[in-house]
Parts: sequence; structure tokens; C-alpha cells
Amino acid sequence: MAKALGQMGVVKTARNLLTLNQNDGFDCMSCAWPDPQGRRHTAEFCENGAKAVSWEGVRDTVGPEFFARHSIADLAGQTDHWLEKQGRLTHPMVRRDGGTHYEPISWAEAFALTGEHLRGLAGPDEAIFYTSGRASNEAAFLYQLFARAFGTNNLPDCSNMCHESTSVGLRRTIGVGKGSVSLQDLHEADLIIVSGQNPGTNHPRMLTALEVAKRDGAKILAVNPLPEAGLRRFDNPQKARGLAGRGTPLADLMLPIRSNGDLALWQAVSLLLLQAEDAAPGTVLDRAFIESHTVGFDEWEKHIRDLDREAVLSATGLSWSQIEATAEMLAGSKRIVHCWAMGITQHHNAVATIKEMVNVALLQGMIGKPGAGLCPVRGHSNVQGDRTMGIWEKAPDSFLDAIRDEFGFEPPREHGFDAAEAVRALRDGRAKAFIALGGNFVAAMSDTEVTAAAVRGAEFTVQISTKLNRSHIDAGRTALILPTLGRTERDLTGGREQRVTVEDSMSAVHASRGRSAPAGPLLRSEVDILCGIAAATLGDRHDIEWAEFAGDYDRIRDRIGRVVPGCDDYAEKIRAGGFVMPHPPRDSRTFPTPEGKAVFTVSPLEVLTVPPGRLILQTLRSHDQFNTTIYGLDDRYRGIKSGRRVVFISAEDLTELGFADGDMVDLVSEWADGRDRRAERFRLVEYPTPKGCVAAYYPETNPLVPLDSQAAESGTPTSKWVVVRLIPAAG
Ligand SMILES: Nc1nc2c(c(=O)[nH]1)N[C@H]1C(S)=C(S)[C@@H](COP(=O)(O)OP(=O)(O)OC[C@H]3O[C@@H](n4cnc5c(=O)[nH]c(N)nc54)[C@H](O)[C@@H]3O)O[C@H]1N2
Ligand SMILES: Nc1nc2c(c(=O)[nH]1)N[C@H]1C(S)=C(S)[C@@H](COP(=O)(O)OP(=O)(O)OC[C@H]3O[C@@H](n4cnc5c(=O)[nH]c(N)nc54)[C@H](O)[C@@H]3O)O[C@H]1N2
Ligand SMILES: [Mo]
Repeated sequence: MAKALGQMGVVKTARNLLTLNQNDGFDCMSCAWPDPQGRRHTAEFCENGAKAVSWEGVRDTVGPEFFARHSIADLAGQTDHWLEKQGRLTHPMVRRDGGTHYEPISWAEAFALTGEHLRGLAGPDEAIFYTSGRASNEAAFLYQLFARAFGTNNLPDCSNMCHESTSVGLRRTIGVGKGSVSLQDLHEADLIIVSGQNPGTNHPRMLTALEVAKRDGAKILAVNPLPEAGLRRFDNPQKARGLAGRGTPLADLMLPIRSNGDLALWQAVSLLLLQAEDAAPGTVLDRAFIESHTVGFDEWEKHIRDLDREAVLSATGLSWSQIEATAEMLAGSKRIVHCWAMGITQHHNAVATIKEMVNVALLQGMIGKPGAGLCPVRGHSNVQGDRTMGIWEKAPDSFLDAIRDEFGFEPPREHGFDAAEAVRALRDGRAKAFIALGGNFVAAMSDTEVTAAAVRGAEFTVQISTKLNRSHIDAGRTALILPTLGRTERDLTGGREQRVTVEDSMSAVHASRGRSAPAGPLLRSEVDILCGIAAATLGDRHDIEWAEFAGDYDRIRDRIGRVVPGCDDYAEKIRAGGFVMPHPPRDSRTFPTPEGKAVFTVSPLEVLTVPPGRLILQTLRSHDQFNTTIYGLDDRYRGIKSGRRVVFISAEDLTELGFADGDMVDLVSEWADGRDRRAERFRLVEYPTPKGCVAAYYPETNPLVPLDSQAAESGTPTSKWVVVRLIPAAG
């Protein structure tokens, strides 16, 4: 509240926080955790949701005088924290080729300039259309439609850096790339596993669900190298005297796993479950489910029975008795929900790990029944919806056919660039224009120097943004900044009050409507901006009535209803309060894989080794940031004050490497290309993290993540696995 009052003022604060996640209010943009259906109470927001809302609602603005005062070179010297803190963008701005400053430009001219640049490319695949997961379903649908009408599938998004491994792993095994549970399932579970996730900071409202389950007797198992605060001690601001108010640890068992030990852990747990079933047949596995709903069991079982126990111990860093205790928890549970996030998805073998977690769920039939299922916890509030709407560089032919049938043009079929490939294409001159619907690509992507240079090399870039960030500084030779309305703001596009829609992590779709006065009179909605760009680029090619879409968002929803699977009668269902997207495995234990059943998959257990004297660095979030947006310099839950350049390191590593707590070091990352990547001046902080595994904040550490260090199959940058050495900092 104090933070909100300072930035927004009293009336706006009260109004915004009271309409956050309420029926007919706006959807909180801080994470993709679902809202409790039908029983939203006034305080359905969390500390970090309040920070996100007040960050958007700031009174400070960044307009033409600001840009006249600060050259781009001057802005380049400022920190990310400083850039965003300057306030909301209020005017369309352009940096003309060779210019030193951004200067104001009218909307009409900005659209015309975009059209000229895009039409001037040698081919449509020279353009890249990036999306960050805050875009509404309506904006996302129009954006992919525009890109495809223009002629390319180059639609990378933040998902490529986030839950792509989940989508790939789940699609292959259960036929749907989304989680299979509802909030109710969490409440009813008797075991909830939380792997590679820090919900206390990143999904605080999830703690409420964990608390409900726990009150009804559920057990919680946390798998994490770090003893994260929300898991260790429950501290619910909505219910200060709850369970945790008394200091009860939320997790019943915490496994301090080594980085990337998860694949080995779940293979070992599977082996123990198979052995428990041998000892007491008919008590542990769900044979009926395996028989009727899965394929591949026998081959997988054979593989697991051959497991190398020593490899498991070295990969996980856990004792065999800890793994036995874990298996016992699973064997004794009837309803298990497995949740996970970035600690699982941002690894070389992330997809294999996710498939292995699915194997464990299939073994016990923990899918498609109440209180059980798979729960990838998404990050950005509408990242799942954006993918549903076709923001996908590899959209299937069925989706493209539906576009063709509805709009009467043949969309391109060749797959487009994902985020990493987009950087390579810009770097190598295969792409020349980069348009971003939100986000901060330059700071969020791996290998910051490479990414920034690649984007600076572009002929033309457009950033549709709410706040100033690194991607406006490291931008193309001709660069546009187009300021847009945020979630909390009233959208009067076309002279009527408009709403948008979003989909949460549990596939629930509903409307979101802002109520605050916009940060400036020139701001336009994302839908309006995209329609302007599309019309200026395509004219009336394909007979798509862009202006009609901007006039009434129901016209977009009509089209979504006719194109997107599972969205029939979309506009009506939204008017009636929203709906849950169909999910065959969850709804009817039907698995739309090529085999028509859920698939047990075999993944070899590779133990990644680290050269002597080197450490594995994971890059994560502090309590005081939203991705590349830095709210403040503290990380209260980890005891850090006034500084983000810290490295969490074990006491043993400190001793072994000859350092002490408080020493200043440079981080040097090592990669197959032989080029050292360096991030300077970090303070060592002794911390309970497994030996050999260190942690530091993103985005400061993104210069260390090599562009080509990507997860197999999904291409996600391995933000949780970077080999580094520490060297004493100069001075
Ligand atoms: N306030 C706030 N909310 C947010 C965000 C934010 O920045 N701020 N970001 C949003 C977004 S886009 C996302 S994707 C989510 C991210 O939500 P999280 O996934 O919780 O985010 P991270 O901070 O990356 O935390 C990764 C966790 O995985 C653990 N971990 C690292 N390596 C391993 C491993 O090898 N195995 C296991 N088992 N664990 C490991 C880390 O110790 C850490 O607890 O949050 C969303 N919500
Ligand atoms: N090393 C490392 N790198 C990572 C990660 C990691 O854990 N470690 N995590 C990855 C993950 S999970 C993700 S999701 C990506 C995030 O990557 P992005 O989604 O690209 O980055 P954000 O920081 O969320 O974007 C912030 C910017 O979005 C703009 N913005 C905010 N609200 C709105 C809005 O309503 N509309 C529009 N148009 N713009 C808006 C503002 O200008 C703000 O500066 O980063 C990835 N990068
Ligand atoms: Mo994310």
C-alpha cells in the first residue's frame, strides 16, 4: 500500500486495488494464477500484484521534453531500474536513422512509416513479430492474423524463454500443451508437489490454495535447490493469523536438489514406486489406467528398472533415504497435483524432465480425476491465452486452415523463428525488422551483448510499450516507440467502453476491463495500434476490415469464435461471465496424441558434469521485480537489502574456492564457442544452496547465458544452467 500510495495517489490506489481480479474489474497482470470462481472477496490481490498495479498507475510521465533532454547515448548509461522508473510513455516517438534523440511523431505518420518499412523488405520473413505475455486475447489474435496476412510465421514470444519446454513435453505425452487441473483440484489434493518454483514471490496467490489444501490434510513436497521463503513459512497477508502466522512450515518435505537433478529424481522415485508395487501388488500403481489409457509402459519400465543409482545420487545431491521418503509420500497419496515453473523448464534437458514427471503421474493415474493432475504454473498473466490465439511460430496446419477458411487467404506454412532464432536471424542479416507487442526483448533474452547488437543492426524496430526500457535504447536504426494503454486503464477505442479477454494458467477465460483514466490523452489500445499498423501495411489486401475490429472488440471475438478451437460462441460466453477451455485429458481422459493414448516416454539419464573449479549458475527473480522491471533493490525473503548484484553461494564453495562472504567477484561464463562472457562486480552472499550451485538475479546475469545454450526440443535458453567461474573483481 505504501508503495502504491506514493506512486498513484490515494483515490486511484483505492479504486485500482478494489477492482483488481474482481468480476467486471481488470485481470491482475502480475501472474497467471487463476482467480477463485464465484467467491472473489475484496482483497483478491497480493503484495506483488499491488506493486504491478501501482507501477502501471504512476503519475510520472515520459514525453517529448524528456526525450529532448536525454539523448539515446545518455539513456544507454542508465540502469534498467532508472529507465522504467521515469514513468509512463505518453507520446509516439521516433528515432530517425542516424538520429541522436527520439522525437515526437504523429500516430498517422508512425503507422505510415511502419507500412513503408515492412513493404520495403525483400520478403515477409525478414520481419519478426515478438509478443510478451501481457497482450490480451484480442490483441494477440489480430497480431498473428496481421503477421500471417503479411506472409510470415515469425511469431516468437516470451513463452519461448519460459514454459515452451512444458508445452512441448505435455503435447508429446498427453496431447495438450497445457496444465490439467483447476483450482478446485488443488484444494482437494492430498499431495501437492512444487518443483522449481518460488510461489511466495512469483505466484503469491497460489499460497492461498496451498493453505486450503493443507488445512484439509494435504501434504506439500517442495523440490528446490533453495529453501524459498513462501514454501518454508507461510505468510499470507490476507490472513495474517493463518497457519503460517504461527510459523508452520508450508512444505512437509523440502528436497534441496542440485541444479538439474530433477530428471534423475523422478526416475528414482518411479523405480521405488515400481518396487513398492512388486512388494504389495495392486496398491501403488493404477494398472487399470495404464492398461486402458497409455502406451509405452513396458519399454519405459524396463528402462527405469535399469536405473544407475550412483548416477541418481550424483545428479540430485540427495541421499537415498530422502528419495525413499519422497516415494513413500507419493505411494501413500490418492490425489496428487504436480506444479512446476522455471526451475524445471529452463534447463538443457527440461523437456525430458517434464516427460518424466508425466510418467510418474501416469503410473498412478493422476490425471483426469478430481484432486489430481499436472499444473505448470505460467508466468505472464496472458501468456497461455496468447498461444491459444495463435501466437506461435509453429502453429499447426489445422489452425492455419481455419485462418484460411475464415479470412480467405493462404497463410504461410513454413515454421517461423522462435526467440533465439530471431536473434540469430537479425545478427546474420536474414531479418531486418523487429516489431514487439510489449515486453523487453533485449533485456529478457539470453546473451545480452549478442542480442542487443543484433537488434541494433535491424533497419527498423517498433516497440509497443507502457514504460521505457532497454529495448528502446538498443533499438533499430529507425526506431518507433508506440505508447499503449495498460490493463488498469479505461479503453474507449471507437467511442465505446471496450473490454478484452484473457486466459489464466488453468485455462479459464474471462473479461478484463480497466477503470482508471489513461496516463495520457494520446495513448491507444494495443488493438487500435495493431489495426493502424495492419491497415497501413496491407491496405485492403485480403479484405480484412481492420477499422471495424478497432470499433468494436466483439467483432474480433466473433472471429476468434470461428477460428480458435474450443472458443465457439466466444463473444456470448464472455458476456455470460467466461468459460473454461476444453482439455480432453482433464475432461474425459482422452489423449489427442498420434497414438490416441497418453504416452510413457523413455529419457536417458544424462548427468551433466561441471569442470573442476566451476559452478552452475541459475538466474532467478528477486521479490522486488517483475521480470526485467525492477521495482526496488531489496529481496526481503532472501535477506538482501539495497543491491541486486549478488551471488548466492554455499559455505563449502566459498571455502573451497578461497573466497569469503562479502567478497566482490566477476562472473565469467564458459561455453563451447570458447568465448568468455563476463558480468562484473557481484557480491558473494553465503547462502544455503547445494554445493556447486550458485544463484544470481536476472536480467543482470543475462549477458552470461550463451545464445546457443538452449533446451533440447523446446529451444528455451538454459537460464537455470550456466557454467561459470568466479574471479576476484578488480579494485
Ligand atoms: N512478482 C513477480 N511475479 C512474477 C514474475 C516476476 O518477475 N515477479 N515473473 C512471472 C513470470 S514471466 C514467470 S515465468 C514466473 C516465474 O516463476 P518462478 O519459476 O518461481 O521464477 P524464478 O525466480 O525463475 O524461480 C525459479 C525457481 O526454481 C528453482 N530452481 C532453479 N533451478 C532448479 C532446478 O534445477 N531444479 C529445481 N527443482 N528447482 C530449481 C529456483 O531456486 C527458484 O526457486 O513468475 C511470474 N510472476
Ligand atoms: N536469465 C534469465 N532470463 C530470462 C528469465 C530467467 O528466469 N532468467 N525468464 C524468462 C521469462 S520466464 C520471461 S516470460 C521473459 C520475459 O520477457 P518479456 O515479457 O519480454 O519482458 P518483461 O520484463 O515482462 O517486459 C516488460 C515491459 O513490458 C512493457 N509492458 C508492461 N505492461 C504492458 C502492457 O500492458 N502492454 C504493452 N504493450 N507493454 C507492456 C513495459 O514497457 C515493460 O518495460 O524473460 C525471460 N528471460
Ligand atoms: Mo515467464
